[in-house]
Amino acid sequence: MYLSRFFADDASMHGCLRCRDTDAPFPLDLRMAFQPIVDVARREVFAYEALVRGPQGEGAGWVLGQVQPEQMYRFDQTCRVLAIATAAELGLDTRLSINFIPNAVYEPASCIRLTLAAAERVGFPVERLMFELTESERITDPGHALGVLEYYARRGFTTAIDDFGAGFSGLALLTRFQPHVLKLDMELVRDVDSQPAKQAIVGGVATMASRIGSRPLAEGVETRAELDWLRGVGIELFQGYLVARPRLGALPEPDWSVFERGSAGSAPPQARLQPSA
Ligand SMILES: [Ca+2]
Repeated sequence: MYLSRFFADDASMHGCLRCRDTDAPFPLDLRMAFQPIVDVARREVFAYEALVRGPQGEGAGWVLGQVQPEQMYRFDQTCRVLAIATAAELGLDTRLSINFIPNAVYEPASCIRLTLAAAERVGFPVERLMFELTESERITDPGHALGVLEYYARRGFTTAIDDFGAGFSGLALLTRFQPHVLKLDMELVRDVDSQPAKQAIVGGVATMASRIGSRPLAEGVETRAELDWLRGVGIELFQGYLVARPRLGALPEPDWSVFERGSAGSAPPQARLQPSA
């Protein structure tokens, strides 16, 4: 029982007051959509990312707009539990990737308890959990974010830095922590096949990621030309509308045909509507 090991380790620690205040869920009927991340080298789904949605399927931006700062902890905890419960219900048998906001984690060892309890309750193996540290929000305390990431890595979770290249400078963090996965921000991916400056940056990031032992992941891939260029610099992990759009309460199958060589440019133009997630 892996959970007994987790709880045994935590037994001597004092849970913070906020962590005890978790029985009541976030006061909004949240739902979860899922989008696959594929590993082209292994031709398998690497993970499904859980994306929060509103009661009528409203996007993550709308949902986050409903969250007051004092509700952030409860919101974060509710999203984790809902993601795990929904994933288990859908029979997810690969990694489950959960976004987390470092400011919503007060003390990582105490704050992970509800996540682990939820996984145990629905029989979801905790070693298949992946956590994405979002870069899009300003990280007010990089030392704290680092501490949470290090804790998650020690616990055996897959770690990722999200939206790399946008917002807060991730390079300084990378000198101190090398995640399993580095998710390149979709703004870097957009039209990378035709923009020399982006090519220089993305190519450099892909090389740097490999050298520090992180796997680069291109998110927001929408065209065959982008995909083919990114594969050319050795990127193997992909997520985006070209491969599969997120689906509410379901695990969409990736379109593997886009990875077949020799038909670049034959895919129809994709709608440029992809929201940040
Ligand atoms: Ca994300």
